[in-house]
Amino acid sequence: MLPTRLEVDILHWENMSISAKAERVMALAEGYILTGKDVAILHPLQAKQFYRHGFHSWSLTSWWKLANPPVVPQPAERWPMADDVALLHHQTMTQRPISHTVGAIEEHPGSVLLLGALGPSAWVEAGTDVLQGKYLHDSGDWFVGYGEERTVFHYYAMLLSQRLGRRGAGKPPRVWCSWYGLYQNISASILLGILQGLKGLPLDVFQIDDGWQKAIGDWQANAQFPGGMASLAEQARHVGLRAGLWLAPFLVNPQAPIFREHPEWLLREANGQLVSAGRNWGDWAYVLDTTHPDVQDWLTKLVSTIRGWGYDYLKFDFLYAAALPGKRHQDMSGEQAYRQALSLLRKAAGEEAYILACGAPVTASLGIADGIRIGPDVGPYWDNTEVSSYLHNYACPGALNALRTSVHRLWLRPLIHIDPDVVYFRKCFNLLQPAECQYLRDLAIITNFRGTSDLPSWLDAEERQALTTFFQANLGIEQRDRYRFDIEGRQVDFSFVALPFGCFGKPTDLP
Ligand code: 9PG
Repeated sequence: MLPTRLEVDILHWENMSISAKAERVMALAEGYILTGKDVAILHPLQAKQFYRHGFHSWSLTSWWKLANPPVVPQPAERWPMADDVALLHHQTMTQRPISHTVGAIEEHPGSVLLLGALGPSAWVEAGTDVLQGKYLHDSGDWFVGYGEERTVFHYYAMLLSQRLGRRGAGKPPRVWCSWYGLYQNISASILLGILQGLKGLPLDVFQIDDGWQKAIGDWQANAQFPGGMASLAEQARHVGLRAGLWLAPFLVNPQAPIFREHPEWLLREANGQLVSAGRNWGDWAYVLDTTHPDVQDWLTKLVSTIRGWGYDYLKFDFLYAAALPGKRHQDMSGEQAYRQALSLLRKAAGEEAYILACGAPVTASLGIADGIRIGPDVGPYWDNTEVSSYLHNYACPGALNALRTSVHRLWLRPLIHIDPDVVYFRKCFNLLQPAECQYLRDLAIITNFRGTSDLPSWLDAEERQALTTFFQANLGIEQRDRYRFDIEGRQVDFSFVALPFGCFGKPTDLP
């Protein structure tokens, strides 16, 4: 076989030239398209910062000081929940920061050079004078842009939408979600009580989260829901809300009957060992091989059943699991398998259903999901320093981690509804300071994806009024620079999310 011919081309901008190695180079008005499995751009910029994009919803996304060695979350058993496992492994070996899909360097504040894949399964690695792009399996296209940060990212987003499609054209829904109030302690009677309390609030969706199922992989109502799930959906509609349900369709715990009944459905490594999606719910979570035809039938039936119960807002979670490395029934890459599996869920759910992808590979979800979580879980607290800063796991729950990654993904907004997770109005069961709660609300105003888990019975009259105003708000927003916004003339500054200085820090304007 002949080696791939690599061309070295000079890419020109008004005030800068760089050399690019690729199989093909094509000029656009706004930058260049490179083609190649492995591409590189050598630049003369004295860059200090690198934009590092995480693989899935919860993965760290932030500007990173190039002089600092990259960090890898500990322990390794948390890796699947934190990022792309192979990427973290590679980063550990090379000690160079690696970004998923798109990377950029900052020349000076506001001016960047960006290298972004126009499809899934790609990494961008940064050296001092080079950005290297690598498609993991086949060759593909890349965008190279240079100039004003938001313009360059916006143009990249437009190209991505041409390749992968876009959804979420209408207004994002306003959601009440059970997770950040009750966690797994939900029951039909508690939720029915909450539905009564939500009457009159300007919401669109009543979403039941984790806790209704018999087991992970056994998606039937448990004993806390003796009347089944359909009656709750009906009650939600009765008070004028769409019914929403959480599930992790690709995960299986050993307690689920399919774990015992269909060992051949589980994703395995080449040596036959089960692929683990990490540890949660007090156990190891395993993964369905979504390329297996019987698994595909099972997934289709599962989603049809849930749609039949009356749920048309589906929060599909832990979606990264379908993209984990493993030996599949049909040979394809992890992200290809994931995208195919998500399309199958979409087909089973119908075009009219709203799909919120969570814990989801970001690039491979575009064009299929309506909304995507763009950061880790918030929590009613600012930061779990033990985990974030000492174990380097910035994908773990907490308001600061959620704000950081979500703020750095605002450029995705033209492609898909972007969910920064819930906001809080309650003072009870909440360790967040008022100013910290305000940051969460301001970000939700900016993304326009608004949700809460506050129980109506926990809110006093003033808090209920504030929540009502928040969900009704239609405010004028202007972005000034990467971190600063004007919301109806009020300045909001998210620069405290920047790493590494923000990792132990507090917003400077806290009282
Ligand atoms: C339900 C929750 C909520 C939440 C999701 C997801 O172990 N982990 O690393 C881990 C990360 C996120 C997580 C749970 C565990 O939260 O983001 O909104 O639906 O699942 O279990």
